Amino acid sequence: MEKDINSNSWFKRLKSGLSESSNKVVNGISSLFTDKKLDNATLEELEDLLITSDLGVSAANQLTKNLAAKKFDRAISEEDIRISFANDIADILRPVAQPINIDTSLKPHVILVCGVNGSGKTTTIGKLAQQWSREGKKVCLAAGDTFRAAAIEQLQVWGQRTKVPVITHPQGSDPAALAFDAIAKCIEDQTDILLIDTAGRLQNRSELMDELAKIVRVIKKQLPDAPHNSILVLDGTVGQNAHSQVATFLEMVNITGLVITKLDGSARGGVIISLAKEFQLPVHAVGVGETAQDLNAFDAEVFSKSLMGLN
Ligand SMILES: Nc1nc2c(ncn2[C@@H]2O[C@H](COP(=O)(O)OP(=O)(O)O)[C@@H](O)[C@H]2O)c(=O)[nH]1
Ligand SMILES: [Mg+2]
Repeated sequence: MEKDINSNSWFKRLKSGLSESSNKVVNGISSLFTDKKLDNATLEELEDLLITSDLGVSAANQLTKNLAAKKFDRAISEEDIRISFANDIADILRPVAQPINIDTSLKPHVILVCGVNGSGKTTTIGKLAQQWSREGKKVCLAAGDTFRAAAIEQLQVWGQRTKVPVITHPQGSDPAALAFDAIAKCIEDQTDILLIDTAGRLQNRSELMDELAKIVRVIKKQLPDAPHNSILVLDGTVGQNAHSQVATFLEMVNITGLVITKLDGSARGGVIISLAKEFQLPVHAVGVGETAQDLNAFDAEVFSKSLMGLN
């Protein structure tokens, strides 16, 4: 995952994706504040602004408390506030900014990819396949969203694009049986990484829960320690709804980390901070576009500064 912010346009895309959120915070601070002393009324309004920017009550409270501890009753500029907030946000996010650690001795390292329809599961799998196969790892994909024919074809397109094999079963077949076959094939082929796509029809929650539980059970028949990661893919534009998605999927699967997509769109990026506070799940990567290159490591500093409109 490209981290060099100067050589890549991803930082610009992240910045523009976060611009709605960041404009809201920056303009909000600006309207509250014109080089005056920091008083209780202003602190309360700042806290409200952070809450309505999806940061959640706990983070909003922490950020304003820390600001008050440093600057209460003292003259303070808009930029001082944004810098203070950005520093605190980076502190909250640093512990969760963790890439996926691939263990190539596992052969295969199994990654189950979950999330609601349209969150970006299949696209994220394609991006990860591209990245890891370029690093010389042997990757395989399993088309576990057997519910829709289009979902299987979409993964096959990613397989062709990234020159990675895709294991499929016909539409409507049992995804657990597919997962079983995919594992057997990867063991035989000494594949480094197996990425398993899944369906995300949350409207039928108990069916999905049974389906995911069965996939995990069947995986464990051949590899008791797998899946080694169970990743939840979240659409970064849904705001607070992301919380209920995490809670719901945690009931179904032992989710070990998150990928946040669509941070190039009209992202409501503040939610990543409230998610970090509430769940402490690793944020492995962020999606900033639809092509294979548009996945980046989650960088706490870059994200915090972008959100606060700092360079
Ligand atoms: N702009 C943008 N679009 C994305 C991103 N990730 C996925 N998408 C798009 O979101 C839509 C749904 O993605 P898909 O991978 O099919 O979601 P799935 O149903 O969870 O498998 C597709 O049109 C993708 O191209 C992203 O990071 N940025
Ligand atoms: Mg899909």
